Amino acid sequence: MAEIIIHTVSMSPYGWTARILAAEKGVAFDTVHADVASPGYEHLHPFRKMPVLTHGEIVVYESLAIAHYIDRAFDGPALQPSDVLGQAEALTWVSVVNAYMFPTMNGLVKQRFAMATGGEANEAALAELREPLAGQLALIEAAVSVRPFLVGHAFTIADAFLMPQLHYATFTPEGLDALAAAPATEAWLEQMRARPCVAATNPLGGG
Ligand SMILES: N[C@@H](CCC(=O)N[C@@H](CS)C(=O)NCC(=O)O)C(=O)O
Repeated sequence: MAEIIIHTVSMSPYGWTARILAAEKGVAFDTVHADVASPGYEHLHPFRKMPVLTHGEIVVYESLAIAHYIDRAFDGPALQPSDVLGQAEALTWVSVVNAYMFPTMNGLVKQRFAMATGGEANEAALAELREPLAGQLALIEAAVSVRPFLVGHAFTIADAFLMPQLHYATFTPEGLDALAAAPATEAWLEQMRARPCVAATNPLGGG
């Protein structure tokens, strides 16, 4: 029986992060379709975003809070380093993904999706995203060139926040180009895609 419910839509990168973390922790979960525009949804998330986690009467919104809740409320492998510096590093990555990488990577996906579905090509917007993307990939490359995970020697919330964003960015030519110039990042992404908690929750299959 499911212990928690994750309210999201299948293709949401942040929803995937929450599902990855629940799977890694070994917490049984159900996924319920989030209709952010529906009346009453503001009681789940006051800003009408997804994902939202519910655990009985408990409602947790915002992905970082959800990640922390999954890690601390249940038994299972630790999802954050135990030392203060490691914790700070993991939180830095989460913050970097939220503040900089999500706007860039999701921006690319949105532009390319609009073009693929008959919208106007906004070449200027795409061109503007190339430079920040290259800088972000260089930062990731520097980290995963010297270790198998973003932080320390174990999978953490940092990996779970970045993985879906980068995975979807590689559906765009700009994302593929940037990844081709970052071999350690490419290897990290492949290793993440193969990880059971990721493969089992991949919205496009694999579990
Ligand atoms: N700050 C939020 C961001 C979540 C977010 O941007 N979710 C997107 C889907 S990945 C969303 O809710 N989009 C629907 C909308 O904006 O209407 C978090 O960390 O959970």
